[in-house]
Amino acid sequence: MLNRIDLRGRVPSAAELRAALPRAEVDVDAVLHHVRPIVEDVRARGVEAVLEHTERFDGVRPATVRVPAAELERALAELDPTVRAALEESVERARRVHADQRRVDTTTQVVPGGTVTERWVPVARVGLYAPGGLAVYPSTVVMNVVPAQIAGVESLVVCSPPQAGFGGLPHPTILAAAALLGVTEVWSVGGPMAVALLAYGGTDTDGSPLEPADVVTGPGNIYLTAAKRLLRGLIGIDSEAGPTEIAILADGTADPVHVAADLISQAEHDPLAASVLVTTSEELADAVDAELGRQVAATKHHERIGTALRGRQSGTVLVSTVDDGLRVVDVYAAEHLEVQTADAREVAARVRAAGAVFVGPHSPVSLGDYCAGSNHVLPTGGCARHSSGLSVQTFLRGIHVVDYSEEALREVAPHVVALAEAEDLPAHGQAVTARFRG
Ligand code: HSO
Ligand code: ZN
Repeated sequence: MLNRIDLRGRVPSAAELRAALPRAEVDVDAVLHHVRPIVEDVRARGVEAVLEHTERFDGVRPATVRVPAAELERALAELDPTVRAALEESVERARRVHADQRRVDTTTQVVPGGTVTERWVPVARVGLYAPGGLAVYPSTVVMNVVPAQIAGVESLVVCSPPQAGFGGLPHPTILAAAALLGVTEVWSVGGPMAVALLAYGGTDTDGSPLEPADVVTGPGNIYLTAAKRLLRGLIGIDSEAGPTEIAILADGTADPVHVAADLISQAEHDPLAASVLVTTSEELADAVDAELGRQVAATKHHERIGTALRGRQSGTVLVSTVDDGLRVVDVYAAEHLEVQTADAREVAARVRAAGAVFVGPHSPVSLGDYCAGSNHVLPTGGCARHSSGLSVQTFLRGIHVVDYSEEALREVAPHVVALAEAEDLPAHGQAVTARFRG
């Protein structure tokens, strides 16, 4: 079922590997010309433009952008108790993990009388996006809100597209998850309109203000991603999320039933999702293919799963050794990487690029999607080579605070002057020496 690439006996360069490895081609630039006019329109005409475009895309026009507080309470009261218990467990575990990520301020005494402090300050206001198209993910509300709250962000708004079937409100499980987390501000807006409204702010239909945010995070479709690309700078963004990816580095010790189930699990998100097996064992590759044949047919969403698995973005890569496999997965830099080899912990410790790593036979990606405590908003499309997933850090800025005494400044003044002269910026030096004249 999976395309097969045989790299055994070959050691390709990183550039060759990048070209050889399967990957979805997502051309965000190609949709910019659709998205730019929408963003411009929201900038010029505010909420009126938001609602017009919303009606066009989502087929519904919410009465107000801001969801009334009573609707949040109602959604929580009506939430299935089993789902509520699961969300509570998810929140509790995520809070424990993210609380440990909170950075502490550091003060370095550079010289007697001269210190530099790095102070971690939360951004003032954030917009957290939970998609609502093909999929409705209350778990994504958890993964966005928890790190923002732990970072100490004082003002946060959750945005999710209005649903025609729910009277123009976001999906009730999204509202319930927000309410469960203590979020009081939810906007019924999706796609590029959401990012533009978060960037520019506006006035709601009832005259109340919709304040702009400093940062927007959370996954969305290609149009939302295009809006992030257009507006970044005015508003901070987490990353440009693409279709989800799972790579599994496995040897002959892995269980093909589990490997197949995990590859399927992420293919369930999207026909463009990528499932990649990197293995030293041709027997395992064959057994996984056979398993996929059996398991896919029995899944609810077998059509999009089959499309994703057969797509050119998915495949099996055969390698000679686990070390070669590590090279491959590092170049691929998957959003999610499972290590299912003998001594998986040791192998996982050598991974250099992945959004998140799942170690051994009992840490499937879907555990991380919901209840591991880790975050599931992760870099896709190879961005794990340079970026991290969503974390408390996403919502903090490090401010350097410089505090020197007269003596400490006097002592270093000649060096400042020398460097200022070397850069032909004498006024820089004079700003220091002016303090010691006369
Ligand atoms: N695997 C997705 C997250 C998700 N899975 C939400 C299920 N619900 C991207 O990490
Ligand atoms: Zn998932």
